[in-house]
Amino acid sequence: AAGFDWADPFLLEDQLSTAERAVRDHARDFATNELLPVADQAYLDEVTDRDLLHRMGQAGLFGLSLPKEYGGAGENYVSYGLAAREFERVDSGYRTIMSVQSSLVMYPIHAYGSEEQRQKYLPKLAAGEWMGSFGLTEPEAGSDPGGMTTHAIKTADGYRLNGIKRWIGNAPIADVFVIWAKSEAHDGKVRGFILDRGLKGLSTPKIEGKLSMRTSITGEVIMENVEVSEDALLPNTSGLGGPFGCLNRARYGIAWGVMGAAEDCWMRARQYGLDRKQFNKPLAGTQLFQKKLADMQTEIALGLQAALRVGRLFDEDKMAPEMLSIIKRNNCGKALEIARIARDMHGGNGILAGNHVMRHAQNLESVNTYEGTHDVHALILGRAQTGLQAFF
Ligand code: TGC
Ligand code: FAD
Repeated sequence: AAGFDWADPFLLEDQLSTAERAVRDHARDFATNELLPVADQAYLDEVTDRDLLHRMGQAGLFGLSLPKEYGGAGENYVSYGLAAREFERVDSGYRTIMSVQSSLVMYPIHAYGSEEQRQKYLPKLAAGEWMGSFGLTEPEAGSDPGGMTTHAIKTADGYRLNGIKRWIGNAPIADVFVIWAKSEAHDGKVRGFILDRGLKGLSTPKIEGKLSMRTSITGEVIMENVEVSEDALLPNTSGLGGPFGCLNRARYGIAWGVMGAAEDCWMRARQYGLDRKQFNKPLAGTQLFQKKLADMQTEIALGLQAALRVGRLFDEDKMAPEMLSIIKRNNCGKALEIARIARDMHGGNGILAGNHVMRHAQNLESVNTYEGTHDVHALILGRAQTGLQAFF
């Protein structure tokens, strides 16, 4: 029989191509050299370093799965997932920044934009020269984005937008905003608009007081009679399917990402248990400690296999959104539980920034909520198997 690799129980490594491993190694190098040394302090100080985001772009880590002609890397979805895992191994906030830029801003401009919009925005977004934001959620419309009130009215040469988007990643520092609004000129259907910073009536205050996701700035996008020309409209999408197409990509990346955070917690808890002695023996030599490690190993191995399977289906164009609900929901829920338990296994030391586990746990509270809460994804799956919708 082959030997057992406790850290890679199902030999995930063997299931990756050379090219996929190369992307993963590149993302891991960047995460280890550029993100890990600054993550704790950035979290404590609640700082999103614009220069660091520029370096992410320079390193080719934005738009990994978009074509090279627009500045993307032309890699497959498995590679994108592997990179998300490496970023989130350090901090969920850094993965969020990558998800927003790649899946929520570059993807819709590529998938739904005109050739002019692609040329204008994608190379600069890929290079990290410009940062983007995705505005779907509103103060009164979170799980139910169809309840949005932001709207666009036709003017002589374009549109006038009014409304407030809330909980918007990157908003206070972003240059470009993909905003979803009900357009009167299109029968009240949800349409996408690209707004540039500097437009009159556009402001982006920071949301203060977050106890989670502190390396990734979050804000509002307030639009008061913001006037844009016709070429701000994304021409090739209409209805909620547009923003959901973006969410599909981000939810997929999250399913990989959170496994990275969970792996970091698992590795740290294991090492702590080997190093720390109580009652004259290492904590890792106790039954309760080992049971917790076994649970972590099991859930992470299963979660990674599921993410890889869905990634392969994505790359074969066989992905169905409900698959993403399974892996986004399960992997987030399990990662959050693992991080909380790893915090406990570190005892008092678990609350210190330098031990990382509590920062992961705090971050994963957000990840379990955004991109469809744990319960909302249960309702999507319940609807898929009963034909009965239970949202309202
Ligand atoms: P429903 O009637 O189910 O669908 C409305 C239209 O949308 C289409 N659709 C999808 N298309 C593609 N992919 C999907 N996953 C889709 N889900 C739905 C659907 O076919 C329909 O199209 P059409 O042409 O028939 O009109 O919509 P509903 O209003 O009943 O919504 C139900 C629900 C709960 C499933 C949905 O609203 C939902 O998923 N809510 C969660 C909201 C959410 O995820 N927000 C995320 C905001 S962005 C964010 O959090 C970024 S965090 C940063 C980071 O990612 O790191
Ligand atoms: P609500 O929808 O009010 O839900 C509150 C609770 O009620 C949850 O437990 C939920 O599961 C439950 N619930 C809701 N509906 C039902 C139901 N029908 N049945 C049973 N239970 C229900 N949005 C963006 O557009 N762009 C971004 O970049 C972005 N970034 C974010 C970053 C962070 C750090 C956070 C925290 C959020 C971000 N969001 C973003 C918003 C995020 O997508 C929403 O917070 C999320 O969709 C949930 O909406 P809500 O907060 O309004 O909660």
